[in-house]
Amino acid sequence: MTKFSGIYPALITPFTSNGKINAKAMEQIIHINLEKGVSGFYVGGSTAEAFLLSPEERKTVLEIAMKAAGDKVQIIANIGMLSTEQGIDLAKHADKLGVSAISSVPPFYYQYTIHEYYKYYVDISNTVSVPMLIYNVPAMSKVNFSEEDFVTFFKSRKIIGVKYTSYDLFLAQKLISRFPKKILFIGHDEIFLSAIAAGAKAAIGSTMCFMAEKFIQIRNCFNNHDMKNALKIQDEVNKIIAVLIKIGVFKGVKAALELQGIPCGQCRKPFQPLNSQELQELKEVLDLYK
Ligand code: MN9
Repeated sequence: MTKFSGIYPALITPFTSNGKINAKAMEQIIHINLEKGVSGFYVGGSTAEAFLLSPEERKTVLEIAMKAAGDKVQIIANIGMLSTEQGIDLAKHADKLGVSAISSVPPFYYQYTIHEYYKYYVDISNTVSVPMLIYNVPAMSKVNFSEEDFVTFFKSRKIIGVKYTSYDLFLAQKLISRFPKKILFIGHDEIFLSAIAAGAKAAIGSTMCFMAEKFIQIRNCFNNHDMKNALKIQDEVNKIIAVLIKIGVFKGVKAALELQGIPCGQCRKPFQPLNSQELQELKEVLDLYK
């Protein structure tokens, strides 16, 4: 089975000034991160404004990423949609392109039974050759999976793990311990060190788009039993993330990349641009913890 470990930036979708996908900027972000030594990319997730893109645009974004890095590192495609049929369409497209895995947020808005969620994942994964991840993001999807729900999901051989974007480290550690063959990607960058201490081997995160090197350093310090420096770097990262959460994470990640010279444009409406005070606060914290 494909092994996954290390750092996987969740890519943003850069837009041109007229709101179209900026392929060149996306390639730049990918190349910079390849040089930093990331293990792969998570494409078309929340960070990519997936639910503000058309299905065609989601396919385009994945095609750009596959062309730029598909033969070098692992690409995980989020194919989450509101219905099974639409999910299958994106999943088949991703499979054809040769991604390493697909992932899906649980279908949201309507509430389903655990059996319906299970069938959603199994029906989609049965149409593709690649493995699938559950995308657990209760703060956004409003779907809160329990340990027993994961027992149900993990019965499927095709479901190889979870992108775990929750602050509940107790459940994370229980899942890692109970399912040693499944993989937990920690999806909250601000608890990266705590999660690797709990046994997580891989991480997917939006802030890894512009500071992947810091997470690589934290992991290296941790592996070398240098907890003092691991914690110091995580603390610096968290000072930055605290500002991002205050001003809006995705807008903030785009602005941080702009400051590194990559034109990313604005997030799509109804998101509103950062104001000058928010931008200033971001600049200051980034300068402080360069
Ligand atoms: O992909 C991201 N999750 C969401 C992972 O945005 C839902 C995280 O990287 C967060 O943006 C980050 C800030 O809370 O940890």
